[in-house]
Amino acid sequence: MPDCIFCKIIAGEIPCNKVYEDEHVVAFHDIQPQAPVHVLFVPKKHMVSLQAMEAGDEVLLGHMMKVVAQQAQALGVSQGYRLVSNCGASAGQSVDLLHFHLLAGRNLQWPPG
Ligand code: DGP
Repeated sequence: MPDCIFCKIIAGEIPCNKVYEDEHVVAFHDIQPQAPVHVLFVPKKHMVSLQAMEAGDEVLLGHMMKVVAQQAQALGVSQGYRLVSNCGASAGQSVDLLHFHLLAGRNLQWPPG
């Protein structure tokens, strides 16, 4: 297993401001928030990005999308948010464990940088 900061968060070795956890996914506030609400959704199964999905992972990813929608409601931002997964270094991925950014709480520009 590579030296993965999110694996350490999942293992409880590094603290985080957690908003949700179940047996498949954990969600916590980003340490460098880019919006008033910036929460990361991370699968407990280690996969580098969407490009590393294997047969059967559709169930996990579908579950994660359901959790995102539920947490958007719980966080009070269900009326407007952006969900982003940076896939690869050129897209801005800096942590090599698949994760989705939920961004909300301000007007978000399009296209992103
Ligand atoms: P990305 O650049 O798409 O791979 O997103 C990685 C995000 O992870 C970035 O927005 C900053 C966040 N991050 C990095 N290290 C930590 C950490 O130790 N704790 C928390 N909560 N977030 C972190």
